[in-house]
Amino acid sequence: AADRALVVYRARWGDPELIVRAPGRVNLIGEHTDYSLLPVMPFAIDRGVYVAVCEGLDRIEVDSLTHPDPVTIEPGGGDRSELSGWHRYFAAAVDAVGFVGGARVLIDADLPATGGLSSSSAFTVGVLMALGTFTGDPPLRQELPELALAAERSIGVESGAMDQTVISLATESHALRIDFDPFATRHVPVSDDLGIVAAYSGRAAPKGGDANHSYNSRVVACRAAALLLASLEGVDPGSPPVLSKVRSSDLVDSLPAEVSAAAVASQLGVDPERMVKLTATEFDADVVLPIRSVAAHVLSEARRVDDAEAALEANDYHELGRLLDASHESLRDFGASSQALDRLVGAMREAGAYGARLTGAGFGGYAIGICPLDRIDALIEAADQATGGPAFRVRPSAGVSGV
Ligand code: NG1
Repeated sequence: AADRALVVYRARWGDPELIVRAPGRVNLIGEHTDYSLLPVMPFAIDRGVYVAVCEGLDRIEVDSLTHPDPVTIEPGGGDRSELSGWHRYFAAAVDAVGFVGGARVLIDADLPATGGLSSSSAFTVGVLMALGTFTGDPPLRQELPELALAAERSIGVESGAMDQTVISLATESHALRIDFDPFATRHVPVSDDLGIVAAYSGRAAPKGGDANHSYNSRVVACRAAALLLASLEGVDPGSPPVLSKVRSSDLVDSLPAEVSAAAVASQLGVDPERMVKLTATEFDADVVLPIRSVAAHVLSEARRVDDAEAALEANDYHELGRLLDASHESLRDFGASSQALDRLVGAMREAGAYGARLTGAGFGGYAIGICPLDRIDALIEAADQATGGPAFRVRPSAGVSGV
């Protein structure tokens, strides 16, 4: 994809000044935990987004080879409400990095843009790094996750910081365990003898549509559960309230199965805004939320991240596989799976996986299976048959960098 971007760029505009590659990611384990400031363990993959840049006249001309739709963006902020699709992500990154001046930008990718492999965060981090480097004042690698998170939240998904962090900080042949409260990262070696397959469920999980509401409703459900548990445990829930403050609570079973943020607020005498305030979108405080199953998943998943890190360290792939399977079952109760994802996970297990689970936000998108090297082809074939693919091997790769 870098080569293709280069050839097309030269034909249109001459030599680019720089090309940046930002990888996609697979989350090994720790799903729907990051926005509760609980740990995750993803890795960057050997597919990504490429951003080529050279000088232009006081505006930014940009096009994509995978989603051709050229547009001119005025730098310096302003009203972006007319923009849609990848144009919004691009403008959000331009504004987050504070880019002024002109540029010609071409984007290419060998990463499918269907949800689950974090193409939107790869795109955002890639554009931030490319434009920042182009100005001669590149953001520090450690600053990239915050900038990308702010850019993406301005588009309306109240996401956690997993994707932006791993895409910025990953190293080759390692997963990245990330803690958010307090923030810390640890590179965990992934041995070459572990096969990892990513497989598409056949259904995209578009961030702008239904998946956005499904996702944001889990964010609010976690906050409501955190407020109730913190009041039972007599601890400060944080602001916004987060489940990390009650991570060892064993009172989850005493939560109501379903309740609205408005009802929790009136029970505790707090402002419902503490739960429903999102960066760039409204959430209705009267929506009834399944807070008990949501909290049960998130708190148990955080413990599985600790166990999975230990299993990976010990090259204990059977134990790692068992934890992946348990994660998937828990995500089904949480409501993030789909029939196609269940079928995919079942097919990979039958083909000889140590374990398999949906990866990323779910509601469509991708699943992963881990297996011995000699089962990789069998997993790929089984996944292809279950949903029509694509399915492919993924290898833990380096984070964003110049090409
Ligand atoms: P994807 O798979 O990219 O939609 C989303 C969030 C993550 C995390 C996972 C669920 C974005 C950009 N990322 O990932 O922060 O919460 O869901 O674990 O929305």
